[in-house]
Amino acid sequence: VGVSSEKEEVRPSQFCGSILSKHSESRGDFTILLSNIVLGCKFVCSAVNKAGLAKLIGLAGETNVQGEEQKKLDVLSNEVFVKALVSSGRTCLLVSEEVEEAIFVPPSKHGKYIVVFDPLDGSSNIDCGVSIGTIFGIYMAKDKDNATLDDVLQPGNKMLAAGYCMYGSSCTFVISTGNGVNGFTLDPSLGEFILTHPNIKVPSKGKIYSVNEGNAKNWDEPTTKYVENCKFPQDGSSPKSLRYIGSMVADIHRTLLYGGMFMYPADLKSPNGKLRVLYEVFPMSYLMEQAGGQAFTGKERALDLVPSHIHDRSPVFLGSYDEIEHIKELYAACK
Ligand code: AHM
Ligand code: MG
Repeated sequence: VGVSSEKEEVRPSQFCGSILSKHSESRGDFTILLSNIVLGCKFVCSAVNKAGLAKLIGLAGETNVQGEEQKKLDVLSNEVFVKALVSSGRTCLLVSEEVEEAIFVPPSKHGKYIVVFDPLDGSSNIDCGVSIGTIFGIYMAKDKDNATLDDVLQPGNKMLAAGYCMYGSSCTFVISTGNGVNGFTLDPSLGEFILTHPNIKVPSKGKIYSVNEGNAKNWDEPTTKYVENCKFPQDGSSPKSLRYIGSMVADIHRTLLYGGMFMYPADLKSPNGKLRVLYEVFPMSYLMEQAGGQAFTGKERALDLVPSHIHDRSPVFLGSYDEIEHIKELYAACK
C-alpha cells in the first residue's frame, strides 16, 4: 500500500514496501507498521476465502483430518493481527475487540505506535458468505517505554491514521493518514494491493439510508423522524432506498462510495448503541470526515468523544455531509 504517515501523495505505481519518504526525519517506522497490518489482512483474507470449505477440513472448534484443532475465524484473525503488530517492533500497546484487557507489548518489541482494532468485524455473517472486515486505528504513545491506558483513551481526533480491509467479492483495503482516503484492491495473482479508488469523496447527498430497522420500536424521536422522512419525504423528493448488510465495514464502504447515511443509533434497550468507540466508531468516523462526510453521535462530533473504557460503545450516524446536517438539526430541535 503506497501511503506513509507523512501525508505523502499516493501514486498508483506505489505498492506495499515501495515507499520513499520525502521527510528526512522519517525512519520508515510507520511504513513497517502498515506493511505488517497489510500482511495480517492478506492472511485473514485467505482464511476467510477458505471458510466455506471448513466442513471439508474440520469445523471450527473441532479437530480436522490432520488432527489439528480448527480455530474460529475471529479467534484466528485476532491472533494473526496481534502477532503481526507485536512482531513489527513498532507498537507498544494494542486494543482488540477480541481481548478484554489492553495488550502491553513486551519491552524488547517496543515501538511508538498504538493500534486499536477489530480483527474480524461482522463475524456473524461468516457462515452465509457475506462481506466482513478488519477495522483499525493508529495512535502515537507519549513515551513508548511507559505507555499507559491514558495513551489510548483519547478522542478519535488524535488518531494518526485509520482504515479497514473488506473481505468481500474482492479484498479492499481503505486507509487515511489524515490527507484524504484511498482504496486499494488485492490482486490475488500478485499478492499486492493496487490503488483502485484514489481520493475517495463521499457524495454530499445520498439516496440510501442504512440501519437495523428491527430496533425501530425503541428508537428516539430524531432517529424515528429521520427514517420516516427517508420513506415519506415531505419536500416532494423521491423516497430513499434502504440497504443494510449488518456488517459495518461493508455498510460503510458502500456509504463512502455511494453516499447516504449509515447509523447505529441509541435505543431504549441500548442507550449507547452497539458499536464500540475505539475500534469501530472512531476509525470509520475518521475515514468519513477525511472523505468529506461527517460522523455524529446524536450529541457531538463522533471524533470528539473521549472514551473512559477501552470497550466503550456509542451511538453513531455516519455519512454524506448534508445527511448528517439533517440528523443534527433533528437532534437540536428535540433539545
Ligand atoms: P460484532 O463486532 O460483534 O461483529 O458486531 C458489530 C456488527 C457491525 O459490523 C454491524 O454494523 C452491527 O454489528 C450489526 O448489528 P445488528 O445485527 O444489531 O444490526
Ligand atoms: Mg466488531
